[in-house]
This record gives sequence, C-alpha cells and structure tokens, in this order.
Amino acid sequence: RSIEAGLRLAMSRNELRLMFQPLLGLDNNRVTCVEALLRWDHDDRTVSPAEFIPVAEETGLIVPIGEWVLQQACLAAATWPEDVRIAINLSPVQFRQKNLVAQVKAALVAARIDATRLELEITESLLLTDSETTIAALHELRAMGIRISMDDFGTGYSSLSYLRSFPFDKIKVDRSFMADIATRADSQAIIKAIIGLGQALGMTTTAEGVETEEQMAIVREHGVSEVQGFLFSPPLQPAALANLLHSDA
Ligand code: G
Ligand code: G
Ligand code: MN
Ligand code: NA
Repeated sequence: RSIEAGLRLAMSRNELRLMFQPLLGLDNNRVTCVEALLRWDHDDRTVSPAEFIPVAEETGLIVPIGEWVLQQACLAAATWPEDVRIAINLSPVQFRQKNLVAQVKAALVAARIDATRLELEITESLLLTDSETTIAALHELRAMGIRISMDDFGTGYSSLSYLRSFPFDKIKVDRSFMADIATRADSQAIIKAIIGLGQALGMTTTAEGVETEEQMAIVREHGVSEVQGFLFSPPLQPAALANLLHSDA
C-alpha cells in the first residue's frame, strides 16, 4: 500500500513533526501539561495519525517512529518552564520491545529533563493482552517518577477492571462523553461517576474534547482536575506553544 511505502521513507525525508496541545489545570488556571501529537506531511497534505498509526503498528514502523517521538517531545519539553509536563502517546506495539524502558530513560537523559515531567498515555487495548511484561514495564516506568495516564477512558469493553490492573495516575475521559454533556443528564452522570471513581482510587481526571464554555462550566462543577480541547487551545505549532507558555508564566 502507498501509506506503508511512504511511511517507510517518512523519517529519512523529515516528513514527521509534532504538534503540541496544552492542557489547562482548573485549580490554578495554568498549563499543567502539553500533549505531543504526531503529524505526517506527505504528498502535499498532512496525514492524520488516525490514518497512519494503524499502518505503522501493523508494519512495526511504530517502533522507530515512537522512539523519535519520545526523543523529540522530551527535547521540546526541555525548552519549557519546569512546571509544565510533556504527555506522549504510546502504542501497545512499543511495549512488545524489550527495551522500551531503556528508550524512555535515554530520551530523558538526552534532553536533561526529570522523569517527573513525563506522562505516558496508554489505552485500554494495551491491557487487553494482560501481559506480565507489559505490567512490569508500567511499574518500572512509574517507579522512575513518570506518570501513567489512561487515555480515551470509557470507550473500551471493560474499563473498570483495567483500573484494578494498574495504579494509573490520571484518567482521561474520552471526548465522546463531552459531546452531549450539556444536553444529556446521563452523560453528566457518567462523567460525575468517573471523577468520583478517580478520586476514590487516587487518580486525577482530565476531560478531553472540551469545546464550549458550557461544557467547561459543567466539568469544573463536577471537580475535573484538568481540561483539554479546542476551547482552551487546539494542537499548536511549537513556536505558538512556546508563546503561550511564556505569556502564561
Ligand atoms: O491529533 P489527532 O486527533 O489527529 O490524533 C489522532 C489519534 O492519534 C489520537 O488517538 C492520538 O492519541 C494518536 N496519536 C497522536 N500522536 C501519536 C503518537 O505520537 N503516537 C501514538 N501511538 N499515537 C498518537
Ligand atoms: O486519543 P487522544 O486523546 O490522544 O487524541 C487527541 C486528539 O484529540 C488530538 O488529535 C486532537 O486533535 C483531538 N482533539 C483535541 N481537542 C479536541 C476537541 O476539543 N475536539 C475534538 N473533536 N478533538 C479534539
Ligand atoms: Mn492522548
Ligand atoms: Na483521548
């Protein structure tokens, strides 16, 4: 397929780049964290990760690409204020390599940033395999001081049992719950329950996909720690993100 052929050359052609979306902490209205989001400029268009990550996973190309993302995102974070963390998405395929933990350590050392500034986002699908080596790697990363977040929470099959399989630091509530939160009492009840669950388990909660003031007011009232979405900021180019962080300081 053409995506696969193109993706094999993407790194050597410098076609990959990162966008950065800031997350807003609701207790002090400051940027707490910035999520790195991969983009591929190919054939005069920008290909969405939703399109090429699955191909990268099938072909194993996600391993070198994921390592590049780790390195570049940590280097970017090194230029930001120290109280701003960097969040990086990890594919389950990356956990099948024996040296993921070493790769993460090397990226932190090369960028000279503290492990406590790094958040790694995983999805429920990682825990579907329930592999002992995956759980061991997660514990090792967390012992280094890295935060582990459950991304897109609520969209998988048995979300609740996953919260028992590993002590996450953060739950990111999938943006599908946000879409109708202002008009549906049941969506509000679900968000409220997830926040309560997080609090009971010692996990903070992030609302994804917050696009309107009304949604913001609702999640704030229910005690969400942090919001991410177009209302506060879309994913930004590196220079625009740097401007925002410096005006926020
Ligand atoms: O930025 P966008 O909404 O197009 O991202 C679509 C999906 O791609 C999201 O689910 C996001 O988590 C995922 N994604 C973005 N960047 C990366 C990355 O660097 N690695 C992995 N594994 N997934 C990513
Ligand atoms: O799956 P993950 O949470 O990593 O996906 C992040 C993706 O969500 C990014 O690609 C980003 O473009 C997208 N995103 C961020 N904020 C919003 C929002 O407010 N609305 C919608 N529809 N998408 C968003
Ligand atoms: Mn994410
Ligand atoms: Na998500």
